[in-house]
Amino acid sequence: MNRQIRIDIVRLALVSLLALVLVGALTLAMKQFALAQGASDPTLHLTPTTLNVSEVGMTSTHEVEVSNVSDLYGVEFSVAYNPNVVQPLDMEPGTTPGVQITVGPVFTDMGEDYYVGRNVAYTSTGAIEFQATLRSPASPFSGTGAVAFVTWECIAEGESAVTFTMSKLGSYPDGGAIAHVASGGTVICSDGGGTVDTPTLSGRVLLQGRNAHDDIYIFVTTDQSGIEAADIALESPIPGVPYTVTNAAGDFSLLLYEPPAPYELPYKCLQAIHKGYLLGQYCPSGGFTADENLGTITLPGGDATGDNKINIFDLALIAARYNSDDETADINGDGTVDIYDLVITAGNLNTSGPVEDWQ
Ligand SMILES: [Ca+2]
Ligand SMILES: [Ca+2]
Repeated sequence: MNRQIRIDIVRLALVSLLALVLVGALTLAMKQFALAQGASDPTLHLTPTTLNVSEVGMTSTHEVEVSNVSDLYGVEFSVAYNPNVVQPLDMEPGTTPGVQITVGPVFTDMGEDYYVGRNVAYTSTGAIEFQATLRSPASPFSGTGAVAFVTWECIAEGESAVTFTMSKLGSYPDGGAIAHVASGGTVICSDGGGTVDTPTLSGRVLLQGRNAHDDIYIFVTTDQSGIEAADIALESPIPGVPYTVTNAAGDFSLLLYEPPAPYELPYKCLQAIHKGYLLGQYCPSGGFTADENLGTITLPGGDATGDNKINIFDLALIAARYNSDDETADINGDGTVDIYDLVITAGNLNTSGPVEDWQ
């Protein structure tokens, strides 16, 4: 190696070292500045702090946000609210028992790599309990983001404080607790002054071949074509759009409050859906303008494949699972796939939904 090259290498090494020292000093100074400013204190809070809802029956959403966290992996919290004024909307109807809030992007942005240990609202006492953690191979979360969303429906005029009664933020890989300040918020439900027309629809939906008619999912659509049965069976409802479920007698009552943007009134159709049955529907030509009792409709059974048609494919599916306890083929829900399921399906062969014969 000649002398000139050797000198260049030494010079380059010195310059690099100097740069490293400068960057290190700058980083340290920035950290100390941030600490002095209190900018890095982690919080768990509701955004916006105060929700103003203009009318009973309408909804609005609180974001449950963490801010300034480092290496966050799991979150647990409980909140208390006034159950006489507000209730959280169930964001997983039909798929999970009870009332669930929405899991936030801190977790869902990781695809499948998270685990929800607890997500339930106690609607009589006014409490929500939530636990979720990322899971390997997901990287820890640092910064600010939403861990959950709560969509509140105002059920009476008044005010509800929403307070954190417990909260824990867990970090990974050190496995420790992230010290933080938790601060709640408020939902204010106003009297709308009767400016928006919100009729109530009621009626009864029965499931052919069953004695219990509960958990039939009732909702309204703003689209005349409605929603395909297969779509609904797989998806959560549109957040904020009115829906309910029937009781054991098949009875329902649905308040048509105004949906959030971008859904535009008027609602065009009411639909009733249950796995294994054809879709029931009611689409009045003049729309929904006043309280109305729709009467009774019986949903025909036998759509095991969920395509809103009862045909040879449904018979084949039931035959293939004969004598099993397969839920998809157990049309009448008695726990066994047998001749009764086959009979209902065969009797309804070559029919399709939606059915609209309200009596
Ligand atoms: Ca079918
Ligand atoms: Ca059965």
